[in-house]
Amino acid sequence: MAPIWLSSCSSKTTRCTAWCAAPAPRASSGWSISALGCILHQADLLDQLSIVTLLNAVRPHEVYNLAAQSFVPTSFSQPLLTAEFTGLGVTRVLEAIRLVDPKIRFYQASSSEMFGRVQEEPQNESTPFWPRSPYGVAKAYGHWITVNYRESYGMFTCSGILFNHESPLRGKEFVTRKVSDAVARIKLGQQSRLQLGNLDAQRDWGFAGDYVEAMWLMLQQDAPEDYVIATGIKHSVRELVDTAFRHVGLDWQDYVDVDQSLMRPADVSTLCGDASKARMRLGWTPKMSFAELVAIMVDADLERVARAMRG
Ligand code: G4F
Repeated sequence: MAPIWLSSCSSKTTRCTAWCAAPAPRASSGWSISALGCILHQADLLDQLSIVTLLNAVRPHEVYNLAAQSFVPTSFSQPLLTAEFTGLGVTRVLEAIRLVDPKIRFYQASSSEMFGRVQEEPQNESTPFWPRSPYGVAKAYGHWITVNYRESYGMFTCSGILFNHESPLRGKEFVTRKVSDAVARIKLGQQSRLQLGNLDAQRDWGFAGDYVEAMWLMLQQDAPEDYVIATGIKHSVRELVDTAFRHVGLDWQDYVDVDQSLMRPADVSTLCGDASKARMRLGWTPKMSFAELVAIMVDADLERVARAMRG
């Protein structure tokens, strides 16, 4: 039996793609799920029947729900869609599991955005939530419905409260990739300025590859529980920008403008996680540092932009 990973086709559609590992995964240097030996299926988180049909067809032993409207600013302009997709979508997947095979193990991608106006620092599994966006509110719903199905039906459901996790595959709407892409384009003469919003915001940024390992570990335990996954180190957006420009020998202050239109109606000013529980119970620790993460993202964009310039 294979696990299913549910991810969004894009931040603008409720349709999700399910990836199921094929029996003999092949290595690949490029990024293509099918090239990794996965079979792609599609379902829609707004359509209960499509999820039931998917589970019946694949009969997975694990489901990882990473599908969501996941861009915080969009949740302010489309709060109802975000609630349906990011919040109620979780219940639809849980109901489908309950109907098809309640023994399927379920991972819910919960978010540090649920902590919002933080009540303590660093944040752990017991820190109260105070979400600051419709996205954060929808994720809090998704978290509690995951806990509720565990307590109500004895299902193996885990909520991973993940802090920001990044890689060269990150969408360009998120600040890390927006910065790495702009740094590469500026360095190679394809762009002159970079507009950003809140430079004071602080995030606990880690490498997505490390965090996926934590998701998998959660579903391999004897009992289902919730875990914070974080590095425990925070940096401001200003530090991110400085690190990225420095990596190519440039001074960020020569290129960055603050654009008031990129400020959020309510932002989360600081996030920093305490992953002690994951370290003790799962044996998990993050392996990549912030500086290494920024470097691999900038290098990947330099390579991509240079390739595009060669035509
Ligand atoms: O990169 P961001 O858009 O990520 P955000 O809002 O923290 O959310 C991400 O991480 C969450 C985990 O905690 C996920 F649940 C969520 O789905 C997503 O993956 O923004 C980070 C910070 C914010 O404070 C924002 O105001 O960067 C600040 N920022 C400053 N200028 C900017 C910009 N963010 C974006 N996207 N674009 C800017 O120009």
